[in-house]
Amino acid sequence: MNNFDVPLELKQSLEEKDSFILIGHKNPDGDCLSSQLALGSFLKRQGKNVCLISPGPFNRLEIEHQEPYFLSHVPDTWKNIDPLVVVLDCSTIDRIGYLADEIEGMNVAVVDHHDSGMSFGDIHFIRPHAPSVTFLVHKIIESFNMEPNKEEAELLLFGVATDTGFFRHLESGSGEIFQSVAKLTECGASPKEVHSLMYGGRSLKSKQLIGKLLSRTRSEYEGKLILTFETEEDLHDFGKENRDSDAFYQQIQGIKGVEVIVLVRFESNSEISVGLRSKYYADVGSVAKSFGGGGHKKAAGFTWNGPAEEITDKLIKIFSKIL
Ligand SMILES: [Mn+2]
Repeated sequence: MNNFDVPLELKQSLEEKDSFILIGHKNPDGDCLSSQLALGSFLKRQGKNVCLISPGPFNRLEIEHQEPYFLSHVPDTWKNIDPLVVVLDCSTIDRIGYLADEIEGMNVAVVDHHDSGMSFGDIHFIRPHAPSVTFLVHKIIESFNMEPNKEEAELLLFGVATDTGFFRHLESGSGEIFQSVAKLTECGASPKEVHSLMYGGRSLKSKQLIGKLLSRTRSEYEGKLILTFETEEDLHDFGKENRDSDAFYQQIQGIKGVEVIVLVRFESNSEISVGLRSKYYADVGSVAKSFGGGGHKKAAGFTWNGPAEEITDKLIKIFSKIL
């Protein structure tokens, strides 16, 4: 659905309820946390009580500064006041982990832009064509005939910039998104500051790790598929904090003819993570889904409990049919 109007049922609940629990997904990103923070700030301005909860962990460098604003559990005092739970940036209930049990029996609204085909909760504002959930939160604020304040505008711009790779994943016909962005800059958000929040502050080690990944790349199907891997030794030498997947994918996406990128990583003796990116036509989201993972058509991932070589071989075979 390309209609970004806020459903009446959601608008009414936001107006009528006094208390809101805002929840995002596990391993949160900039869009998830910024949606929660911006919607929370807006609701507080309307005189509402707001509780922000994230299951964490806060692994990504660009969102580290947001961690202090979040609780990890629903406080007992919130369980008997009939709050509306708003779950943001989550396609399936398992993405909120243990919090699913803690909100059982509560009234739940879902605001999301994933296309999982499955929905949970009582009220839905799910738009797979939205570039980010922050874009939908901007629509919610505007449905009250209000505009975001400076802080909210900064958060909303950060979310849409994060999920679009600073707008480079957007295609033609994205006018409404740029109109939203234009308004956010008028409300005080700075693209320059958001860019440096997203891409600045990296370590030399993070670039050296990318060098390792680049040196190991393997090319299949005339360069349409590029694969690489991170070893146990890399994890030991560089740590997760020096991973910078987005910068790595950007490097590979600049290679002529590439369509799909596969990044296989050692996480522990029993777990391998697999990141998938595509450029134009390959649906890596459905490939990830077939292995129990998730994501979008052009960016997805899953975890694998087996040897790295095994999953690499499987993926090469699968992509022979797609590429
Ligand atoms: Mn998102």
